[in-house]
Amino acid sequence: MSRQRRSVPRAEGDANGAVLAALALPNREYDPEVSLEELSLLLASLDIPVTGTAVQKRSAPDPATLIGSGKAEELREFCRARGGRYLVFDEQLSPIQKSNLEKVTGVRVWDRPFVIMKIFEQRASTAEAKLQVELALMRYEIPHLKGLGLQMSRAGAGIGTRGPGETEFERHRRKLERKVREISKKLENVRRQRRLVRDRRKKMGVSTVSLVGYTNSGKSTLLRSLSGDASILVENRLFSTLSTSVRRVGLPGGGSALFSDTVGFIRRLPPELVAAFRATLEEIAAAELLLLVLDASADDVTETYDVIVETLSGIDCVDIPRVVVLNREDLVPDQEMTALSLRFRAMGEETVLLSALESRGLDNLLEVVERELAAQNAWYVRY
Ligand SMILES: Nc1nc2c(ncn2[C@@H]2O[C@H](COP(=O)(O)OP(=O)(O)OP(=O)(O)O)[C@@H](O)[C@H]2O)c(=O)[nH]1
Ligand SMILES: [Mg+2]
Repeated sequence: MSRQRRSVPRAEGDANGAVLAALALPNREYDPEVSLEELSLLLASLDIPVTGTAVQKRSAPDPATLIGSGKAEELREFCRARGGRYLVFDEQLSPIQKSNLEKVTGVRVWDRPFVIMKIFEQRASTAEAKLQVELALMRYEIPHLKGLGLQMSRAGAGIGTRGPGETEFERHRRKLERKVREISKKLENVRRQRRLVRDRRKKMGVSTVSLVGYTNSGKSTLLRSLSGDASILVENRLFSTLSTSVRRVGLPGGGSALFSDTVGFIRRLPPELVAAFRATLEEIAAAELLLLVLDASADDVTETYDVIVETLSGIDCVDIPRVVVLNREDLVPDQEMTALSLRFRAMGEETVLLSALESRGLDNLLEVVERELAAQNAWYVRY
């Protein structure tokens, strides 16, 4: 994330707005304030302004309401005072917590994974990305329906509650499960085809270099500058790229490699999305080299690096050789860039400093890529 994060607009009283809520728990490995700022940005990209923010200190989450029933009532008043349609938790809510919170507060309750999935839904433009998002949303929804069904049968099959009875939930759930199976099958075909293409590339001795990194760090800009292809989508918003695009790029020694740009990462990427985007993420796993693109102008650059490495471990890609690319050199004083580079080198990373936007430092990057590929005895095609 860039420093722009600090300038998220607040819109108190907006009827379409959202109140954000988070828990401050002991021993959390992330800063709730930073995470909340990021959630504001995520909502801003859904055109939902934030009308207020509440952070609740607790020693542990409450199983029924996450924040405790007294606090939930306070939140209801807070939502009323600030206005807005949604109460968005920077947490993952269980189905019961979500439904209890909706009952107490009287507004729609979302959680962080749902917000991220909504953005993916809005951005998905290819048939494959659409299927992947649909699958993720259904996988997310099913346990919520199960939770609701269970709760309603306990409450006496819907007595005293609004909405459909258990059987209707059951029917809907079964329909979703059937759809999940259908889409999974289609995506399985996509995976198989991708595998064939990769095998063919391997046989032809073509190396693949995969660009990975936090969303909005400049991956697509880098691929655009490296390949000179202006049709690659670049935008200053989160999750512009949801599908992989591949371009052949010449290397200084006369050879070339395929560079692939793909979906970006974020803190606590919902597991449903990781599972649904398997076909896309497998492209990363097949690469000979990863370029881990970081926004060097962000104030949380080491934290985003940790998020990427953690996500890479989750998809078994942490052992692929990699180069840390410190991007947006144009926005950072030289001394700071050097200090940052030294910090990553001390952690055992190879680093390259560049500006993807201004096409600065690309020759050096390509030299490093060539050296890394040669060091692994990888083949790359000569013209
Ligand atoms: N100043 C500056 N801006 C950059 C640089 N590289 C990228 N940007 C800007 O950063 C924004 C995001 O760039 P993208 O290339 O779309 O980022 P991405 O990593 O592909 O993002 P997602 O596809 O959303 O994951 C755009 O507004 C770019 O113009 C750079 O080197 N310097
Ligand atoms: Mg992109």
